[in-house]
Amino acid sequence: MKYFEKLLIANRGEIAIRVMRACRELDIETVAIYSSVDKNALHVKYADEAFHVGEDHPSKSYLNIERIMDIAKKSGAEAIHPGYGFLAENYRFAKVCLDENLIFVGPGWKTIKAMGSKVGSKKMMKGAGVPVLPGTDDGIKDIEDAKKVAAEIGYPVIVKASAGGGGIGMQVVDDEKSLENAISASMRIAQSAFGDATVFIEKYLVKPRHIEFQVLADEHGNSVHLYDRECSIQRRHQKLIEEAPSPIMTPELRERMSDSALKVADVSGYTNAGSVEFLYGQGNYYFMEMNTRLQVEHTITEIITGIDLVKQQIAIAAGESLPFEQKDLSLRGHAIECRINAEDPLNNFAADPGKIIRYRSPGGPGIRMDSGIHMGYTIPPNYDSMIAKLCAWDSTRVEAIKRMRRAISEYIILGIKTTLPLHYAIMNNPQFVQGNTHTHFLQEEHILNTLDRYKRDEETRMQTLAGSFGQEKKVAAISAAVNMYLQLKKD
Ligand code: MV4
Repeated sequence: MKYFEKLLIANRGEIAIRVMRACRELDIETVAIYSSVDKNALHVKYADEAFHVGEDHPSKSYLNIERIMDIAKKSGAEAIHPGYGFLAENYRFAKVCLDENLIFVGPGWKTIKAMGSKVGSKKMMKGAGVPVLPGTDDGIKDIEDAKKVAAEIGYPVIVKASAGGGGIGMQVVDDEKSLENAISASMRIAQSAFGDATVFIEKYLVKPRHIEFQVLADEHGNSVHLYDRECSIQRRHQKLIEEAPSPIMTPELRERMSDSALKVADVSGYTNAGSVEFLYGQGNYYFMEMNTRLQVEHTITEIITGIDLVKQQIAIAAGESLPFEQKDLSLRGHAIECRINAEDPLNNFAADPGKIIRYRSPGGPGIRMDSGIHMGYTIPPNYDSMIAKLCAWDSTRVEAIKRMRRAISEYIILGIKTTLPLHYAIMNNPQFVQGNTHTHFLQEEHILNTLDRYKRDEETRMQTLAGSFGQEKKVAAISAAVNMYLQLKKD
């Protein structure tokens, strides 16, 4: 069964390759696009055909709708997969595809647009009986009204931009006298970042967990969820580690949350793959937003469910019915993803692009690697710093953590600094091992101080590491530490 003859991937890096891998298995020819600096990138080599899309700046290349449509037509592609980031949640792009008779692999443009409004989607979900945090039902129109709502729900409250995401324009407010300034600051930031000054207020949850559900919906009214992921370990709203399932999930909570997730998909007329984000705190969960794309961390859901989400996306986009029902799905074991970024965790996560002079990727049982890099490759400074996703699976969470430590100890990247040592430290953090994660984990666990100690005093560092393994594993721990030390140094 061939869904399409040819598909264009409007993206770069590991996700472009991920989509092409599905296409190759489905006998679909692939069309890559590339900016000038990406001429020799792996996604270009992997594709059956590749076209220069424009200069390096995203607005000239991976965001250049007009050029991408030209290439799609010239190449004879029937469908476009947007990956994540870039044009993935741009409803105008999805609409242009529809207007030009190209199939956009994702939900309908109206759904993308509706979910782009936090105020609108929250209101829709509240109306459908999905739990949401108490707050203003619409954008704030006058300060007296805002004060009244804030007093009713009680401080602290949080001011958020309706068009926002990634924490932009978000402000926590502890008392009424700070409210007015916070609202005007938030409106200003929202206006300049999104061209939409709409902001709203809701009750602030202290140190919540971030739990999301993967859903798939076809164009014939069938929908399923593919369990949950926890994405609480993040820095400045960039996720660092995700795991599936959430360490705190119980059958009862999963029943309730997945019902809500499917209700979100249902009332929004959702089709294709998406994820429904919730905040969780003190036993309660609240709908936050829906991501209308394939996410970076879709990999760990694939690992625990055995479902290839990209193949399902393509089949759904071709008009197929889902080949399974909820009762056919089950969850097996535990998966963890570490995002490897070309950043220096010991220098405020400054980007560290450049040439990879030594590279050895981990492997063996239960390891999955998705990357767009290789030995000798020069990471350009122009795009996102995520260069690889390292996933470990095992039958229990603790075993998956041990497997991830083992994989990190095998992983050698020289020439650039990466977040690998940070991941190693987190995998050895007792709170993490116990599943005690929340959105303020990095600050609170002083992970970076642990790393700093590694750097300052090699002796102490090795002993710390060896200690966390127990004496008998000392040799392995020291070799892991040496690898980490090398990764922290530029040759
Ligand atoms: C919150 C919150 C606490 N209470 N909303 C951050 C990004 C944006 N999508 C929503 N975010 C938050 N909203 C209420 N009412 C805490 C956060 C938050 C957060 C959420 C998910 C993952 C990481 C986070 C880190 C800091 C704050």
